[in-house]
Amino acid sequence: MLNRRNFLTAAIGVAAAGGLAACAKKEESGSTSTSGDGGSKAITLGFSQVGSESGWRSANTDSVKSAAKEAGYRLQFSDAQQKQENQISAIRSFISQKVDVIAFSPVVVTGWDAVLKEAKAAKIPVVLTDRSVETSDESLYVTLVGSDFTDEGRRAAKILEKVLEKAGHKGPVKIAQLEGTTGAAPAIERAKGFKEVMEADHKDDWKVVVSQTGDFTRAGGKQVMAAFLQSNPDINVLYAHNDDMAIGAIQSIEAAGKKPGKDILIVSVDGVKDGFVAMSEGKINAIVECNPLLGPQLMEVVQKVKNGETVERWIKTKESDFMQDQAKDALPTRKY
Ligand code: GYE
Repeated sequence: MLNRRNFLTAAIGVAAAGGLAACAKKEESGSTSTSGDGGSKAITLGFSQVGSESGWRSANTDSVKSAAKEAGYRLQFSDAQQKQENQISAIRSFISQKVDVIAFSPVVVTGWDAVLKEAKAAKIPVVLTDRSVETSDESLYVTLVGSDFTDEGRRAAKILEKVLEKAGHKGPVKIAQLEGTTGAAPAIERAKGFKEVMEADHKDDWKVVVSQTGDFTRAGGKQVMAAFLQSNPDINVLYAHNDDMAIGAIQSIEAAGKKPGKDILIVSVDGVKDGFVAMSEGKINAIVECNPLLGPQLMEVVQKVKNGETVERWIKTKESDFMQDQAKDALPTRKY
């Protein structure tokens, strides 16, 4: 929540951190890689990435790396391989290296207070990117640069209405949901937004009959969908929290002798190129876009934070929705 006192606290912390960082000594450690020529005045940014679980994540990593280069920052990049403990140690290492600003995309929402307090005590401002955290002390991070996942869930339900209409679907809608990583903001919120619309407008006709995590990966989507088809062969809709899981699930649907996009209507989130390819082949019916190209915005915010300027508490990403008939035209212009 936006709160004046937090802004002030953040701005003061940032100003102090700026002074401290000017005489900071840089070191390297662990799996962290350093890039950028790092002139003596260049900003050093410690970035802890979730992992490389999906096409979205690869595009996000590329965007962060190229934008940092473009901005002339020294980037300490660390890949946590989807493990919270790796992110916590990367953040601790950034603190001991006295980076100017720490940015990270938290794999799950809870369990960050202790390490964020350490960053605060060291007067290093923290910017969240992509995913949010739940914290008892809002002053522990300055801002979040990322999407509104609850709204993406609502948009997924709204676009499913169109998909069902277009398919001329009659009768009960039996939905299988492939959830993202358990405890991650996009998994929690994409489920929440979808449920909200379902309960308000489709209480009698729609039902989520099975729902399980596929950890945002293709392998996860494939494996969990195969189990869904065994336990609930009458599923007629798949809502996947990302394209990669939908693509994995398509393999299991085909292996079961069914037609993805026809026998089972599919709505997913992200809008990566491979998702658009599957959509142009008629296998995914609609995609809710979630933009991973957050690098340039992040670098701008980092600069402001370093200067002690006040920034918005949540810098939201702009996104669109796509139906299957738009896929072929949109594919050549997709940037990720
Ligand atoms: O949708 C998924 C990725 O946090 C928005 O993480 C991100 C999600 C994205 O693995 O593909």
